[in-house]
Amino acid sequence: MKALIIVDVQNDFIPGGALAVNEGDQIVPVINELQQKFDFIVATQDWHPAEHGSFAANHSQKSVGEFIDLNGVNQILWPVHCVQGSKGAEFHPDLKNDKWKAIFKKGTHRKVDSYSGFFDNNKQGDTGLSAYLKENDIDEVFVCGLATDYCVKFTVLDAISEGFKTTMIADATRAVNINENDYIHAIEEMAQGGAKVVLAEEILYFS
Ligand code: VGL
Ligand code: ZN
Repeated sequence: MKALIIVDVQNDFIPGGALAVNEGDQIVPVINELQQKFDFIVATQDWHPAEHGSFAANHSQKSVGEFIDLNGVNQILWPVHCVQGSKGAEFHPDLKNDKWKAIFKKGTHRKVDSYSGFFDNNKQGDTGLSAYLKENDIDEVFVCGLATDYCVKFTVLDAISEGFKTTMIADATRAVNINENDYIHAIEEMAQGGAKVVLAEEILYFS
């Protein structure tokens, strides 16, 4: 059975938010339409404590975009974003959630970031998403949301390594694009890793 995984469609990743993804709001109506095609939907939510180690503000003399060693993992530093309980951590107000089966929070441990909806970046912490999907007889996942080059990409790659047949819906994602070609490089990496890459219309009108 198939599932839709909606990654991090939260206010802080929308234009006007703390870690705004260009055009991030434009995927919301697309994802709402896609949800009509799925009976099994889960969402992930970036959910950081205020002291999170990925925030530049929590390291003296460090700026957003610089790298640090965070507990042995190379970590790019971000603006403060998706702090637990804040407005910025809430899902976009227009995103439909009436069919969601569960929400998986990630990035809750101060000393490790978690781009993937499945595992922390050091692969130690497990959100429980993989076991949850398998318990519910899901063997195929479709991934959309924010951001293509971070949380979507790592969620897609982990889905593949967890054995799910994995499709990413390219135009139901947008990228942070710290470097100009990050979006296309992320798409290539997911495709080379074994993901099928499609446009939303393929699912909306041809399935
Ligand atoms: C994300 C950077 C930091 C994402 C989350 O959802 O792609 N990116 N935290
Ligand atoms: Zn984050």
